Amino acid sequence: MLHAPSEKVATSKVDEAENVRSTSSRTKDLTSKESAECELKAKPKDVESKKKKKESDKVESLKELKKRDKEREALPEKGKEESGLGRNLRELRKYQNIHFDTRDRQGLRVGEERTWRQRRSRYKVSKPPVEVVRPKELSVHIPISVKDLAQAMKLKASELISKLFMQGIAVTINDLLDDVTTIQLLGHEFSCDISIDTSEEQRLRITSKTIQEEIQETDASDLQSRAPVIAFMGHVDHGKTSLIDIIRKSSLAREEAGDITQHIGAFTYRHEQGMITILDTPGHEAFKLMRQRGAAITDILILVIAGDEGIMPQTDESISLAKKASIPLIVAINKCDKPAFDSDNVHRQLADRELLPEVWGGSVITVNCSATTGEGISQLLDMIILQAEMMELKANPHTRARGTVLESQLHRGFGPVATVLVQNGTLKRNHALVFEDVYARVKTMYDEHGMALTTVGPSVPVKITGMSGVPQAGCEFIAVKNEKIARKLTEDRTSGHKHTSLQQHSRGEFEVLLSRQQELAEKKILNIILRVDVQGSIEAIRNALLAIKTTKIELNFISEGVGEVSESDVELALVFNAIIICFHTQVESHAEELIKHSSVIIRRGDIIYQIIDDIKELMLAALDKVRQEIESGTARVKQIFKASQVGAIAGCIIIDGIVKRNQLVKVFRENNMICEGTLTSLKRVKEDVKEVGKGLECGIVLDLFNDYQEEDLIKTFDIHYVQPTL
Ligand SMILES: Nc1nc2c(ncn2[C@@H]2O[C@H](COP(=O)(O)OP(=O)(O)OP(=O)(O)O)[C@@H](O)[C@H]2O)c(=O)[nH]1
Ligand SMILES: [Mg+2]
Repeated sequence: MLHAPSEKVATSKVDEAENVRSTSSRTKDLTSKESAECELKAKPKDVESKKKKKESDKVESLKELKKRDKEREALPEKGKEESGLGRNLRELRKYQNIHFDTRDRQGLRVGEERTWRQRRSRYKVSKPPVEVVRPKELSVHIPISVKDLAQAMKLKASELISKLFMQGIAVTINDLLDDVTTIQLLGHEFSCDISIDTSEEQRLRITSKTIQEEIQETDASDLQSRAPVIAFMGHVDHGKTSLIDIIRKSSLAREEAGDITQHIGAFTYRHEQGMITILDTPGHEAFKLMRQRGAAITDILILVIAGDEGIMPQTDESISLAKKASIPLIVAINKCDKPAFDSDNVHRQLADRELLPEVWGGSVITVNCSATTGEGISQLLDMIILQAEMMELKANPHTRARGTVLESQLHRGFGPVATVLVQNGTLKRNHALVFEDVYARVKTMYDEHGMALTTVGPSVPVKITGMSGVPQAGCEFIAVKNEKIARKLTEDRTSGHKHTSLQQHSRGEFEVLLSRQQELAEKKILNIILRVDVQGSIEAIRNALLAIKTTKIELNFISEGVGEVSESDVELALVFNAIIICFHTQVESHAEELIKHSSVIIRRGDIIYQIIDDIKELMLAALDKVRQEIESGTARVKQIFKASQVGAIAGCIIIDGIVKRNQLVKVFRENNMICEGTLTSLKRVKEDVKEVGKGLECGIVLDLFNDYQEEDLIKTFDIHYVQPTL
């Protein structure tokens, strides 16, 4: 048995011995090489002796341990624990303040390095229960995730999830909740009054007031008269652009591709009695949204009706737009120079639509005019000025600028360019603007003639550059303090959109998606990549193409945007086997190269109806041709001959048309078809022939049929593949 003081020495010896054992080879080297080296060096005698003693102690302890190991191995398993050796080791460990455990008991610890883990305490310290105080009132931003709401309500997310599940709403912890009623009901379940914090929403919206409300609330002393914004609307080819041309002495109509207007145009006209802002809108049915955008910002609507044609579908559309937005109308009955001009007919048609003309005692102003001869134009302008004066149009030029994007595009040199109409305030160069999801620091401003401007007041259309992206046509803009604020607001707005779209996506009904996938798998799909010159053309072309009526093939727009056709567009087209539509824009030179060396189909065009026709053709080409069987001849079986090699030969007479070898054949017995196959052999007397005409006899052998009977009819068919219609 080892006693405490001597144990201490033994312990250090054991430790050192363990180290020696773990690096046994090194130790051996040390004892031999290093000691030899040491001997060579001249050292004091006592140091040397001490060192030798240390070495010998090490070797001794090593020997002792080895001996103990052997003794332990010799012991029977059970006896190990009880042996005096085990007890000694236990005490040794206790002394070292190390737990004596199973590994020591089984002798596994001796040769190991001392890196065992500490045993965990058997007795856990119980914490005093914390009392959770749940809030009785809460104010939250929406959308809010289930996790965040639970955190705010001091609840477990699972509690909210199960409550929602009971209400029939299946959500996960990260799902966003945006329905005020659902959130408040949830709060009610846990006795918490939840209110919605809209401060963030208001910050992002900048103002909750419309431009009109803002103007109405402005002090009368700050308001100044502004030019009226008039929009020319009506059916295609009724003379809108021609009338603008004769007013402005321009030649817009002559420069238009395909002689139709496809963009919204904005111009200023200096009349002797004041400025007028003129908007030209397209009349083609595809540009409905452009017309709607025009109507949304207009003060007076000039309804152009060709006197020789009268009211047409897009005239009706314009009337309903004016009625919906309560915009005053002035009717320009155009083409009065034409012999077929009939203003009375137009008056009648207007009266039918509850627009009683002034000449018939009503309130709707009508002017007979001609864009070709100029007749009635000054009268039309006078009416416009009169109407504008009656409306007392005003704005505050001393406030921050607000307005609407009329059109936007991606210019090769300037980048994003937008034509905007300032509706209130004054816009200056370097002003920071916030659009829906893009921001700007106005770099340059140009008028319709390309003249640089530095200051733009209310009712003036202007082209601006310096935007972070292409803004949506029709979206509003508002000036803010500086670019930093503008960028921050835009970023916050877009991140909000992302949240919402993510949520919508997660909520997307799986079944609906699945059925859509199946539907698409069954249908023929024509993938399309659309590149256009201006933002507004995107929806016009998309809607026009989607309006092509067919159930056989579906159009799938995989990418659409403004700007030139790029290399990545061509690569995308290759991946999705898509067709590129290049409307009124160019193809980048690299992309052009790629198109030349690939199988990508590209359709270029400047006129909307040409593009529609092109796509119709491609849709047709993508459809599988339909198989048609056209009857060519009929033979009646008169006699059956048996032949050892072919089985049976039908001796026939041709009663109609011509029967040819290798044709599709159907055998009829008493008007019932009994077999379908191919005519493999056709003989006249003993000669093989290609065809036999009406009235002649022949021998017929079919590939899959032998069981002929007299009076059977053998009908032959030619197969044609025909192009289906849409
Ligand atoms: N005889 C005659 N022809 C006219 C008159 N006004 C326009 N036109 C002709 O009508 C055609 C269509 O004129 P536009 O001015 O392009 O018609 P629009 O309404 O602008 O057409 P979209 O913008 O495509 O809807 C042109 O060929 C004009 O020359 C007119 O007063 N008299
Ligand atoms: Mg036009």
